[in-house]
Amino acid sequence: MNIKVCSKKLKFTLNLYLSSIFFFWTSGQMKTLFLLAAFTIILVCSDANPVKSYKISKNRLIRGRPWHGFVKKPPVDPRTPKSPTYYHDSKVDNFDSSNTKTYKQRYWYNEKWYKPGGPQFLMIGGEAAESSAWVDSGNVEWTIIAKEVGAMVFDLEHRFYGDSQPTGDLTFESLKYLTSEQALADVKHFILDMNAKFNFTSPRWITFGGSYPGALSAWARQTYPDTIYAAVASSGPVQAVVDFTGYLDVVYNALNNYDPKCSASVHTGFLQINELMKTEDGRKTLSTFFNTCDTIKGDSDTINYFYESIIGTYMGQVQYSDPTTIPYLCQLQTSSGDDLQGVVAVNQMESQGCLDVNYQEYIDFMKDTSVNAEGVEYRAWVWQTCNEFGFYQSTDSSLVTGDFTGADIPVDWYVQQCAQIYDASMENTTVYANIKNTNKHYLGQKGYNGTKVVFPNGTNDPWHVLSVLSPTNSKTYPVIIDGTSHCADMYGPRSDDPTSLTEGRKKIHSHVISWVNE
Ligand SMILES: *[C@@H]1O[C@H](CO)[C@@H](O)[C@H](O)[C@H]1NC(C)=O
Ligand SMILES: *[C@@H]1O[C@H](CO)[C@@H](O)[C@H](O)[C@H]1NC(C)=O
Ligand SMILES: *[C@@H]1O[C@H](CO)[C@@H](O)[C@H](O)[C@H]1NC(C)=O
Ligand SMILES: CC(=O)N[C@H]1CO[C@H](CO)[C@@H](O)[C@@H]1O
Repeated sequence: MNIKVCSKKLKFTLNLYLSSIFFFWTSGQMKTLFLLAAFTIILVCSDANPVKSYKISKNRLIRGRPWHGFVKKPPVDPRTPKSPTYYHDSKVDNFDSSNTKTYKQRYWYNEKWYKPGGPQFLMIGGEAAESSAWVDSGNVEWTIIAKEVGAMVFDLEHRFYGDSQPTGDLTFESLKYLTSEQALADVKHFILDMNAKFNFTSPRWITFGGSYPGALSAWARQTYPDTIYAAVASSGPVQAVVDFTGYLDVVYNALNNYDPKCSASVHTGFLQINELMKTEDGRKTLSTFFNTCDTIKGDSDTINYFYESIIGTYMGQVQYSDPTTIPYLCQLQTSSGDDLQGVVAVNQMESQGCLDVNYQEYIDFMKDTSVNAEGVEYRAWVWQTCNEFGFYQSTDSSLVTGDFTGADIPVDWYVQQCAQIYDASMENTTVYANIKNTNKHYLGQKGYNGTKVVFPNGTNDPWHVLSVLSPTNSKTYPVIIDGTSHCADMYGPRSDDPTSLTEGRKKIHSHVISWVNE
């Protein structure tokens, strides 16, 4: 039983009962009404196709992606009224004119800051359900600018995430419509339709996005320069890569730059884990230390899955670090004086119950093709990694094998999952060819040729390695923000912001303002 689905359906049927309450009341048949209602609850909630529940830890990062997506929704003042939800009729296949099928693509907009003649700002949705939060919050970087220039702000959910489901399932057949190119074409058609809907006579659309949507924002401007006027691409990995060794290098450097004793302790802790992992007794000990749901088995899939999880904790902490995160993590890591217990302590920072170590259960979770499946967003995102981007955060770099975790998770282990989860045809050579095609198509971080694009990146963000870090032409503007993390520039100012972040936001702000005033 899925509470969300069930309550949605119930709301509808119970409304029907409510509207007939008067009839039952006057005819003295209230008992019948209650019986009917109870019967309905049972019927609706004991669905013939119940949503399966899997034992997958909610604090687990899968391919660097946390449970709720790469970019946390900003906080919104509870007194702010929520913008209503709208649906746009988008084409299921933007590149096949003979396919006339459409789907309902969800979006929100807010016109309270709009001044006639002002620009249009679009937050591009990515690998998670969107909400009205970005258009409602008046205190995030893009709405602070929107107020100043009188922009109308929009947020468009990405196909195959949230309520925007082109085919109603995520089978291998359907997933061929889940590509960044389709998503960009959705953006273009959406913009053209909004121009008509709001009668924008000389629109100036500026796209925004963070993480994968950061790359989409940059690519939208590069691909459709006549429709999109300029772009802000926060932490956008515009370079696809299968073996993303640079990711863990940044995690290591972030800890090592803070305190070499901290990274050394992680290293020693992992070496002890690697040693214990070799024997059954050792794995039992590790299972107790890390409070695993089952005893860790000795096969390589289980072992890699376990490592992905505990290394993932360090990844998540660094990827989303604020000025207090790394000091706190390093204190946990080193304070007991026992390096292995340090790794345990760090892993207990945000643990929710036992840690799942059942690889087959994880594969089943990923194979569930229902749009209501618990892992639906992971299934969609990992598909995008197999089909277009790679981004596999292996431990293959010499820095990581030598100084950080020891040799643990080879890239092949990530790649093999593409065939296991989706289809036998998604084998090693297919995945490598897919990633090569992506870079050929979008030209990569060195060949990027869009103009009027700003690329904010935090040096503590492992993803910055794949963004545009030096200008590729006279109108691309990398903004390197020292010591900050993934998409930090997108949020509102905080009192503990480092100067580099405040300065970085100022640069983004002045680029956007100068484009609007051109
Ligand atoms: C659209 O805007 C133009 C220019 O402001 C105006 O002349 C026209 O009447 C508007 N059309 C509609 C349908 O609102
Ligand atoms: C997968 O393909 C890559 C690139 O061609 C190659 O380097 C790697 O060894 C292959 N791995 C497997 C397991 O075949
Ligand atoms: C960018 O490169 C592509 C492929 O080489 C080319 O078709 C396009 O015209 C270029 N755009 C600009 C603005 O130079
Ligand atoms: C990977 C990379 O190029 N990182 C650079 C990011 O920007 C900082 C500051 O300019 C450089 O020191 C890094 O080398």
